Amino acid sequence: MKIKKALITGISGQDGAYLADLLLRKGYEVTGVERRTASNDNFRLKYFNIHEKIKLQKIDLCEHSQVTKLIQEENFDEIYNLAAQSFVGSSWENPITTSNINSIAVTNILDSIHRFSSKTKFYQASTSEMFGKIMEDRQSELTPFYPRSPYGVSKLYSHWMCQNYRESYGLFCCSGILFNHESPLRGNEFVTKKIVSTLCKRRKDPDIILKLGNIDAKRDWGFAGDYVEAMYLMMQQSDPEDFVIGTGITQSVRDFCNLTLDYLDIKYSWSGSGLDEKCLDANGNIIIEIAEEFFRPAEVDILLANPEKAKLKLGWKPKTDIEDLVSKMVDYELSLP
Ligand code: NAP
Ligand code: F7E
Repeated sequence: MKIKKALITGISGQDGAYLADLLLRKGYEVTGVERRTASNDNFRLKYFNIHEKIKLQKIDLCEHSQVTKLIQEENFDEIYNLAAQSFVGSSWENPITTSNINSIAVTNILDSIHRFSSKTKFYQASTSEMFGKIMEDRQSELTPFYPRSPYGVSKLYSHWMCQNYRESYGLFCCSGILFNHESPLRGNEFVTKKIVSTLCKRRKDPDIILKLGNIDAKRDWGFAGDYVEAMYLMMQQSDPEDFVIGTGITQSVRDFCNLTLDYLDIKYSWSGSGLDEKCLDANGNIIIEIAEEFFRPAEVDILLANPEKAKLKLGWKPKTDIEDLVSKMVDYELSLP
């Protein structure tokens, strides 16, 4: 049987590592795109011990000619576009960088597939951030979009480009509208990782205080390992379609803190409100306090997935609940030297 060739952009990121591991286990030949100024040493690929099994290509996805050359030469069966400036908070400070990689680079890939490799299937990493100021209580593929950050806007552009290339040229382009998904390999700037790593460090140094922004924000959090399976399934369909992927349960940032504290067996109580709210330990020492610097210019207050279509058409549902997710993240953090 012919070995399938997949390209993963953003190979050094959280999802890049989980997806590469999955595709290798399924017998794919995996090529990964990393940028020339790659910011990590591929520690996530090393976590799975797959760094030597992947062909790494250093190219600039914002340079059309470089993207075209790779796609024309390699004729991939599947391209998973995961590269992005993915931190919502940074997107207000870096709107141009964010747009270049999250929007223009996607057009470079789509245009190259259209011109030189029209049989290649394409997956775009769309996001629940496109729903932003929500128009329906549970967000499905039919819910209207209302992004609230340069990140959300940049991703909505690519989401529509993907649909446009599908409709204009009949290409196999699908978007996974993924809700927040986390793992031990999550970037340090994201709130779940920040909560887990800071509270784990506090076990050794009780002077450490966890400073957070809007702890009333609610997210539908799942596990990255489950979500890359959904990406793979979308690409195995006979027709390209977009799918919402989430758990169907929403929790606040405060809830996530409580779950982490419970798992670490730390006794705590909350007091005060607004910027004065604090979480205290049994001796009255501050564990968590609110810091204005972590609030965003515009917030997405609540997200909640309706993943019915994925369940029906892909046979996909999450295997990991939030308690399991917290335990995976905490256990990993505590295992670090
Ligand atoms: P991540 O850990 O932040 O990984 C992002 C990847 O993109 C990294 O490999 C990063 O490379 C690369 N990248 C960033 N800027 C780049 C640039 N200018 N040129 C080339 N590569 C660049 O993100 P993730 O959590 O794995 O998410 C994967 C994708 O899914 C992203 O597109 C994200 O927007 C989207 N998404 C994520 C979630 C989620 O909850 N995780 C939900 C919905 C959608 P470096 O290592 O060099 O920085
Ligand atoms: O924030 C609040 C913050 O940065 C979650 C990305 O993967 O998922 C992710 O985007 C919530 C927000 O993720 C802090 O205001 C409070 O309401 O972990 P986050 P995100 O913005 O939801 C979507 C689906 C993606 O597509 C993105 O790529 O937590 N929050 N205090 C805080 N957030 C951070 N980061 N740090 C805080 O101190």
